[in-house]
Amino acid sequence: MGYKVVVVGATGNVGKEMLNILAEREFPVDEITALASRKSLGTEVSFGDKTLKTKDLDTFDFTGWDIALFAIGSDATKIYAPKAASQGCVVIDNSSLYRYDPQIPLIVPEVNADQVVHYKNKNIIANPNCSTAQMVVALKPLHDRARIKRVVVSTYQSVSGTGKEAIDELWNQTKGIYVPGQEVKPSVYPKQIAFNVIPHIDVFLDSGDTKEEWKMVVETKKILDPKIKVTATCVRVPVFVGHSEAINIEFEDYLDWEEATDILREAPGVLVVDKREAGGYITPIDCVGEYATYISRIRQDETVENGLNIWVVSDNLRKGAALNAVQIAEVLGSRCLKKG
Ligand code: 11C
Repeated sequence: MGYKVVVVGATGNVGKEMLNILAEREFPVDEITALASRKSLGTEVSFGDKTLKTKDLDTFDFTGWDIALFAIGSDATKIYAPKAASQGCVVIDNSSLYRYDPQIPLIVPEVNADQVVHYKNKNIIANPNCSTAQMVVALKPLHDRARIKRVVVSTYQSVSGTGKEAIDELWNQTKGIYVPGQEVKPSVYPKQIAFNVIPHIDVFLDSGDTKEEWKMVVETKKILDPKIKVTATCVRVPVFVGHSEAINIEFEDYLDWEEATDILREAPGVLVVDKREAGGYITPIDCVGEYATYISRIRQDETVENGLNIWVVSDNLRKGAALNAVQIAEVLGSRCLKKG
């Protein structure tokens, strides 16, 4: 006995990972269907050792289906998520469309799983931005112990956060640099991404922040604590998968780095790799395909009264997107829905 599950956007990077993770974690599935836009119709995708042929999102009737994991852009989500929700299927949405709606819970299960019950408001649950998800997993246990006042975060975000075309752009640009006449001009990104870093993710806002930076502020407040002040600088780096973050935290109470390390070692979803020697820390390549949020470089910041620095790395397609969505489905299933 399990659930009838739909994956919407099943041919994209995140949709494929959703199917992989549902299978890997043996989510109780009675029936599963993979939906895609008309242009990808009939494309085959894997679900464990099965192959699913994608069906047409546009004509799909969600009636009788329990959970839909959405991994499509906000414009299409605006059309299809309300349709699924009104047909009685609970939507877990990876786009940013519903995240800031006070009626819709924004969930990272290690942090605020208890909020899942509010799915009932609109039959929709929002999944956060990838850079927020891994940060709040790291911050939550420290906040519980010493109350965080302020966070200064700088991100080093991989191109898979942008999508398939960006992965191709990094690959082709990198190759093109060595082959005369095959140079690849920037098209997905405004500047060359190969052998470069770009301090610009998502659109610019009037404040001068980018929307990615704004998301980290607003989502952290909604998921963890509205009192925490956050300032972010988000940077794209020539890495295929895995987002990294250098996080400076100022607490109300003193927190010694050794105690912080012990707390993080016990925290759900976290793995500490922190040997304070060459190679004794995590890098994005080490975290690809993994579930954990990895933490290294835990150390005191002596320039403020109660300061700590940490380095946080995670697979942005997994904890930052597909894994978190499946974990939400697990909480929803175990706490709220009846099995079919
Ligand atoms: C990136 N964080 O790395 C973005 C991707 O709001 O879900 C995810 C955007 C979002 O480009």
